Amino acid sequence: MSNLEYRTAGESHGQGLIALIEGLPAGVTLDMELANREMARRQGGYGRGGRQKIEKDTVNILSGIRRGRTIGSPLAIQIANRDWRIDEAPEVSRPRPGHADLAGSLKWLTTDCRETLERASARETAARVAAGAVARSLLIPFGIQCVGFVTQVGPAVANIPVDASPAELIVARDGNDVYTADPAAVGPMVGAIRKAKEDKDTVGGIVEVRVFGCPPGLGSCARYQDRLDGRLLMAIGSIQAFKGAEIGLGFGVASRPGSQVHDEIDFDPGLRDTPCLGFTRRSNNAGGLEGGMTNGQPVVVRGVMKPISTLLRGLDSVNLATRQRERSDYERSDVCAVSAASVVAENVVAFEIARALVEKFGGDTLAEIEAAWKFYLGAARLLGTQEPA
Ligand code: EPS
Repeated sequence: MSNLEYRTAGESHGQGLIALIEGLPAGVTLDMELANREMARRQGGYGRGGRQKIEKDTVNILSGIRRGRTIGSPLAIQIANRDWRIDEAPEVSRPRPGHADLAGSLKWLTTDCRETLERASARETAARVAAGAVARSLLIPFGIQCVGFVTQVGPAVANIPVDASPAELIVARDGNDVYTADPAAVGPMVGAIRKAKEDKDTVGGIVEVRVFGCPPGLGSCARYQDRLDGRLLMAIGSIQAFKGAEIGLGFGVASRPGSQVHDEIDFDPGLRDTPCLGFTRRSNNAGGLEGGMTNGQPVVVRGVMKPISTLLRGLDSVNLATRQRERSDYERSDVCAVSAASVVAENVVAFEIARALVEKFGGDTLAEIEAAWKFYLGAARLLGTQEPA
């Protein structure tokens, strides 16, 4: 009952995509404007291909709601595909290096890579964004905000202040079509994508998600499955074309001594009513997570996306039907989808935060979660101020 989960189904050129969310408590007012805005943002971003001109992704909720509010039953969400031609779509026999084509064809014993690529396609991320963007309606009453943005495209690197507020990040990010929060990086990022296009090539990059307003104690060190850092790394690392994920300083911790990694602790009674409960940190290298649990600081998670594996210029490959060397197949594709990936990352992270929230404060209704939240924060604020019982 208090286990929030989702699954997806659907192929890139099938009838549509499905997300099935189970475990959302009753009484949550769904912000459909937010959900559909996220769907539209995922379709955008500089460097996207022709498919997004065909589709108009919107969230169609088939079950689990009444008068705009959840009723505790599973939510089935449908996103229709306009470009539905899976049976007519041509066979693909020259696997694209980097795509699922070869591995999947060997796995499912076929020389037609389409049998794999239809599901492996990043079109599936429309369903993941739908699930995350709907579930984050549960975060709204608690003031938890997730903001995703692009920090690197090819060689172009953004410089985004560590102490930027959510509002500052959103305004900066929404002011350009590469979705970076550093206005100075927009030109170089657009330039990197243009150059890749001219070269008939593709380009990857890095995305970051910051989560503001999490109370301490989401996730757990008690069971490895419940560690929130592991879950976030899984959520990010499982996005199509992602090759790495990190939290806080991430791989940067390797080259520094402990004294320059760990975030020293102070206490400021004036901040007792904020998510950190007054326990401030001089840095946030831990990315808001220690021992697999939130510590009251913003959660910071990053992921790296490889360049899209469909190159207009092709790459050397082998025809699966003849075993002769040929150039890889070309399908209509994107030159760069890092901006879209930042939207996917933001929403898969939001889902994991919502899941952890339900686990800690869970109940059948939003009211029960709110009561548990209030009780916990009240008790946490009194910690150390009372005589032991
Ligand atoms: C995508 C739709 C796809 C691709 C892309 C993501 O549409 P189509 O293949 O019909 O052009 O643009 O998928 C890939 C990058 C991939 O490698 O499969 C979408 O809606 O995000």
